[in-house]
Amino acid sequence: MSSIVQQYIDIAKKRNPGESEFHQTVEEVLHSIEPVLEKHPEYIKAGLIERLIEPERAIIFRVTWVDDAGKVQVNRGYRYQFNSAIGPYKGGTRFAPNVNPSIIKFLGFEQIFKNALTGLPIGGGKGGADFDPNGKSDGEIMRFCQAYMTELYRHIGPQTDSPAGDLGVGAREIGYLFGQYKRIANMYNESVTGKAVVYGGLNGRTEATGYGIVYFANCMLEANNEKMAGKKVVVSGFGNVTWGTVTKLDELGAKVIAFSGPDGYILDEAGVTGEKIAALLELRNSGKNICAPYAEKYPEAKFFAGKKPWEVKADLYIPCAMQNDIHLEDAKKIVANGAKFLCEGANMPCTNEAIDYLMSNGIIFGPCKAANAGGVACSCIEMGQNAGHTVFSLDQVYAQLKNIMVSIHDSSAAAAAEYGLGYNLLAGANIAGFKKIAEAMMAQGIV
Ligand code: 2IT
Repeated sequence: MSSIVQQYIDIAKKRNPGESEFHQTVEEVLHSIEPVLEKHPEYIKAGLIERLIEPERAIIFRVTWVDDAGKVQVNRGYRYQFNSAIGPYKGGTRFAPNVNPSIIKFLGFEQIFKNALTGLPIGGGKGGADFDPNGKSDGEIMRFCQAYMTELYRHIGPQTDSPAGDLGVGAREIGYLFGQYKRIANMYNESVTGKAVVYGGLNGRTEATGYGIVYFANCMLEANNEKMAGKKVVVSGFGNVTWGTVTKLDELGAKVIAFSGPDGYILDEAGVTGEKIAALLELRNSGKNICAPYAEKYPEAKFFAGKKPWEVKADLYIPCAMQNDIHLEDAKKIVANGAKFLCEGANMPCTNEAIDYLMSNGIIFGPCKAANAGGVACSCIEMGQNAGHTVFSLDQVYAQLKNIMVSIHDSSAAAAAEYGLGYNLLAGANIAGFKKIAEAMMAQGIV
C-alpha cells in the first residue's frame, strides 16, 4: 500500500469516524488514482486530495410533517454538495430508513467521478432523508416531499445544484418535490430532474440508467470478442434500474434467468422476457414483494426464499439492487460458477474485497460509476432541454445516451492503458474521472 494515498485514507477515516461506506469508496478511488498522483506531484502540493475528500458544503436539516393519524413526524434531511469543479452539483435523492451521512457521502463522492465521466458539465452532489416511503399513503408522501423541499429549495437552483431521484424517490416523489420548489421559488426551471415528460421531463430518462448499463456491458463484451445475444444473465433487485436493464437485455437477445427482491430470488430458466417484464413492473408498482407472486403466476419459475441470486450459474452478473450486495463469499460463488463478466448496476454493489477477488480471478469487471452514468447523463440532458425551452425526441436521447456510454467505456479503457494497467475498467474509470476534476481544480486555484 502506497504511503501517498494512505495518508489521505487515514485523514478520511479520522475526520469521518464510523462512516464505513464513505471510507470504502474513498479507498477504492484513491488506490486507483495513485499512479496519477505519482506523475503529478503538483496535485499533492496543491492539497488536491484533502480538498477532494471534503464536501464543499453539507446541509443537514429537520423535516417536520404530519402523518395521516395527525401525529407529528420528524425526519432528517441531507444534501451534500461535494464538488463543483466542473459544473453545478448534480445527483440523486435517496429516501430510505438507513440513510445517514456515510451513505449520502459515499453516493456524493462517487457522483463526482461519475458525472465527470459523462463528459457533461456537472459537479457531484447527493441528498436524501431517513424517511421510509414503504407503507406511507400518497398524502403522507406528498406532505413529506413538500416539507423536505421547503428547506432544500434555498440551497438548489439551475446554476447551483439540481437534485433528481434515487432509491425511494421515483416519478411521484419528483413531481411533489418539483411542485413545491416551483410554488415557493416561483421559478419553472431545471432545479429538479427526473420530471414526467408532460411537465419538462426528458423522453427516455426513466429507462436511461438501465439502458446505459446494458450499452456499457455490451462494450465490455465486444472488447473481449463476445456478443450479448444468447448470454445468460443474473440481475438483482427489481427497481427502476433493474427494469431498464432487463428490458434492454431482452431486446438484445440476452436471457435474464434470475432476479431478486427483498423476499429472495427467482430462477426462471425460460427467461424473464416480454410480457413477464411488464408483469414484474406491475408487481413492483403494487409496493408488495415481487418474487413469491411471480412464482405463483409463472409455475416454471422457482422461488428461493431469503436467498441471493449469486449462486445461479450465468455468463454475466449485473447487481442492480443497492450497495454492498456482493460480499467476498458471493464473489467466490460467481467465480466458481465460471462467469466471465460482472457489470455493476447499482451504486457500489460490491465490497472492495469482492472486487479484488473477482478481478484477480479473471472476471471482467464494469465499475458502477462508469456503467450507471447514463441516468445522470440524461438528467443533464434534461437540464439542457429545460434551459433551452425545448423538447428532445426519444430517438435523440437514445442516440446521445448510447454515444455517451460508448465514450465512457472507451475513455476508461484508454486511461487504464495509458497507465499500463491493461483492460482494467475500475482503475480506468477512476483515473479518467479524476484527471478531469483535478485539471479543473488546479485551474481554479486554492478554493
Ligand atoms: O446515482 C445516480 O447517478 C442517480 N441517482 C441519478 C442522479 C441524477 O441526477 O440523475
